[in-house]
Amino acid sequence: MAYDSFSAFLAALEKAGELRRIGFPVATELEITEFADREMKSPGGGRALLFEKPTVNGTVSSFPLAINTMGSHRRMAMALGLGSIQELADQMQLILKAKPPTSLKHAWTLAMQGLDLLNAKPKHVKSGPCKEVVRRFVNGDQKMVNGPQASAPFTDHQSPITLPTLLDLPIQLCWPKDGGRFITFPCVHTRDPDTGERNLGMYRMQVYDAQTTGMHWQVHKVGARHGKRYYERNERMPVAVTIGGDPAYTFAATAPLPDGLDEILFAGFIRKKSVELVKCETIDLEVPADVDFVLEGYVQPGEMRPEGPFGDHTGFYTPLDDYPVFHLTAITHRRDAVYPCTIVGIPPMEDFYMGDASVRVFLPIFKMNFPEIVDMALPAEGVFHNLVFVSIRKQYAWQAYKIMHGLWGMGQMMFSKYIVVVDDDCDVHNTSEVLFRLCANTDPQRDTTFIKNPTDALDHAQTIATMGSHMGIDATRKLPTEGYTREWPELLRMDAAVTARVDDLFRKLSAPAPVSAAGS
Ligand SMILES: Cc1cc2nc3c(=O)[nH]c(=O)nc-3n(C[C@H](O)[C@H](O)[C@H](O)COP(=O)(O)O)c2cc1C
Ligand SMILES: [Mn+2]
Repeated sequence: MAYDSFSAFLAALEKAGELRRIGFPVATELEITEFADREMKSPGGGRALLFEKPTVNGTVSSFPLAINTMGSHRRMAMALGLGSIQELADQMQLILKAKPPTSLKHAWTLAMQGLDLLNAKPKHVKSGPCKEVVRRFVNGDQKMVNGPQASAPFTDHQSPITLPTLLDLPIQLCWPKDGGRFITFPCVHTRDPDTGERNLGMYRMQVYDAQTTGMHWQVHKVGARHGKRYYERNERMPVAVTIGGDPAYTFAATAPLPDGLDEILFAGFIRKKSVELVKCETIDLEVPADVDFVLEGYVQPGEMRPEGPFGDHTGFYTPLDDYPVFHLTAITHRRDAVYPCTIVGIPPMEDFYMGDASVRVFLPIFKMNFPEIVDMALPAEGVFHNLVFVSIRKQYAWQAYKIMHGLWGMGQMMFSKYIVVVDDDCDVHNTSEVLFRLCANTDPQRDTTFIKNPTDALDHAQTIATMGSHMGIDATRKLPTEGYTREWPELLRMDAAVTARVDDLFRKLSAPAPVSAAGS
């Protein structure tokens, strides 16, 4: 089911008892973080929060702010119009099963064709709600590299209401030592200047002034690759940033799709309705017509500016680093726009549920390539890239190593710092169970491997940023063919009949039975 606006999603959350409205003024400077952090760390991810009167420097903003809207398994599924994320994974599986792929590339090609079949192709429309209020900045075209960024008066508009600059949006100052305010849910639309291929990625944006922000696409990301081509051609790069609209866009922007797979198509597939695209006012790009805000602008080749510090999803402040600069040429928005955002920090946070959904949706694709994979989890403590648990149906010697190397070669899985492989009877979503297997089943020297690979740009542990070692741990039971000639011991399990009988007896006590460990 598609939402025709972000507000429609909020209404669905409210109806489901998943939204809490906060009617009094709360500061976008730190206070919203403190509210949201408590909510995100409460059992199951708490509720979504709608701040009706967020304040910016003491003044109530014209726009309400929503946070933690995807911060639980249930809300993440609701964001994609689903009862559970598994429904989407099953659809992926169906597409792939129709014609089993022979390679990873083939799998994605088939998935793409499947998406096409499901009418996921975008439509082009003349206008839409995101154009209800339009503000162009006259000096947008004159502003070149490193120029002063004075806010210019508006040239035209379609509405009598006050026309905003970035300073009017309720953009948060997230953590005490952040370098400024950051847009935390920006969907960044770019195009490959050579092929015309679209990309949608989420890269945070630090607000420098009313018309200028940072553009934090890390070196491994598709936005950065597009940028590099514009720099090489010495052409100004058009960039459109959307905020809000159907939450499927926000999810698609974060999903680790392979380079070349169109996130707009993917969003259309998720919402089972074509995305309606509308042309921007000041740049040659298209954006979904139903979003809440569109920030139109450009990145100038070669222009870099220190970005950060930022309280990051690693749980640490990312220090200052040079990143490209985004210059605003127009803001358009819905009249009733809501500003969606998140915070990142010490896990668990909202982004854990987004990452978890990605893993579930793409698991069928991993399995197509590695049929022995049973399940996979990225526990919250590993903040996506630091820790991967994968269970396999092991058939032959050193199969665990094949899986590790396979994953290290797949897209953003290349960042995985530790990969732990366990047998198929271990629940990878139960960290305690995985640690038990890891401790019990490994000989540290025999069962580990170290490799060199690119690392996440945010990882502060490496001596040199963006490259480092990665460790694989084989916590599966060892085979005679792997040199383990003693008999591997048997795991304790209760008889199923006894478990059932004790369940019955508990019912007689009319007390809830503690869950049995047997037969998991
Ligand atoms: C809340 C949130 C914030 C993110 N911020 C950034 C960021 O600032 N820079 C970045 O490169 N990736 C960031 N990411 C991760 C990217 O969105 C993710 O890697 C995405 O798949 C990139 O898309 P791409 O492959 O099309 O470049 C963020 C993810 C989330 C969930
Ligand atoms: Mn992409």
